[in-house]
Amino acid sequence: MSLGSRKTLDGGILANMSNPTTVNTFKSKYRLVETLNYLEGKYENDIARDVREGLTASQKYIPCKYFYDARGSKLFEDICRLPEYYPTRTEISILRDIAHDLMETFAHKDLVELGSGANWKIRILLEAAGESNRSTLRYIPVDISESAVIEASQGLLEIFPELDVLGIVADFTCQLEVLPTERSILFLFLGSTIGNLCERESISFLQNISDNMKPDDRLLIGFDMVKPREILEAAYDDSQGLTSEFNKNILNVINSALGADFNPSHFEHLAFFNEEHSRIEMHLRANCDFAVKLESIGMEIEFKKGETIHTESSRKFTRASIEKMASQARLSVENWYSDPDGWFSIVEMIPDRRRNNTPLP
Ligand code: SAH
Ligand code: AVI
Repeated sequence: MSLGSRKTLDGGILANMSNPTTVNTFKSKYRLVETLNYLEGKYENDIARDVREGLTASQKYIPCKYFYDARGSKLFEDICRLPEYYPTRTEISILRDIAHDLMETFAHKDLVELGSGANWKIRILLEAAGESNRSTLRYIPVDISESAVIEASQGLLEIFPELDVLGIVADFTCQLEVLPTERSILFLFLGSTIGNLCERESISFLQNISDNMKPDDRLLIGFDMVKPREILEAAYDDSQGLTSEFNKNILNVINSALGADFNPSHFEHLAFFNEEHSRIEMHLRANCDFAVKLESIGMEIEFKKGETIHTESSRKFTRASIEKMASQARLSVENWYSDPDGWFSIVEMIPDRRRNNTPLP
């Protein structure tokens, strides 16, 4: 944990927070709101390193966190409204059922949403909290996409002007130490974004959260469950072609970050269920032979017709696979909430030490 501390706009101290590279402020109806950006400078280095590594691997790949520039975040929001993309509406239906009970006991807590995206889901919880609880809560959206954090925060403050919001632009896979820790936290990791991490990454990510959870902290995670192949594949290859646009947008992100000259029309969108690994794989498949220059990292990469770039895995879970992952991360399942068809689950996990009554450090 970083031991840095900094002053907030209202003069308070945020303990444990290293210095962000930029602080954006915007004015909501009643006050100024801060968004702390910990990615500037780091993002440029990381994308250069990751793309160099990914495009020189025998199966070319690009990490899916690079989907999310401002356009990628918007496209993802549009995907969430698609009839084929069942995860969002299914998770929302579960959240509506549990929101009241979940928020009943909440006051003086931080709601930390990792990979927060749009504000649709947190709105349900904040609505259920009621105005008096809301005025003691602080919402902390954490996302790699600055536009998503700012727009979601602004939108929320228009609906709930009494809410305290602190936006954080950071990479949740390697910058969790920037989170404020002085108050109890409800961690939210919704949308089955956990499925976009590979098994090893998800275990170390959960372990990191588990090891740093204080006695009153809670952790809620959304999981997309295994279901028939046709339903899964339609969700990632919709008839309007929005998922294809989203997939190809990763090339635009690389073009602008690395001075590359990818032509998205040289690629086809490909999405299929890989049963062995229980995951949807998204790829971009070259439709001809060509070479791409990546000016700022001094590389030229050749593509042969038919070869693919693996752009995303979206793992699909079973109760057994979730319980196994939790136990590998020193967590155990405390509460389990599902829709009637069992298509999606929201799971509350607690550190094993709490269950075993082991004294906390
Ligand atoms: N939680 C929302 C959004 C899911 S989309 C929902 O349930 O609908 C995934 C979100 O995670 C995007 O907003 C994306 O920008 C963010 N994201 C992806 N990888 C990230 C990373 N490594 N660090 C921080 N945010 C990330
Ligand atoms: C953010 N994440 C959980 C989405 C998913 O379903 O894996 C991203 C996505 N990719 C294609 N469609 C949606």
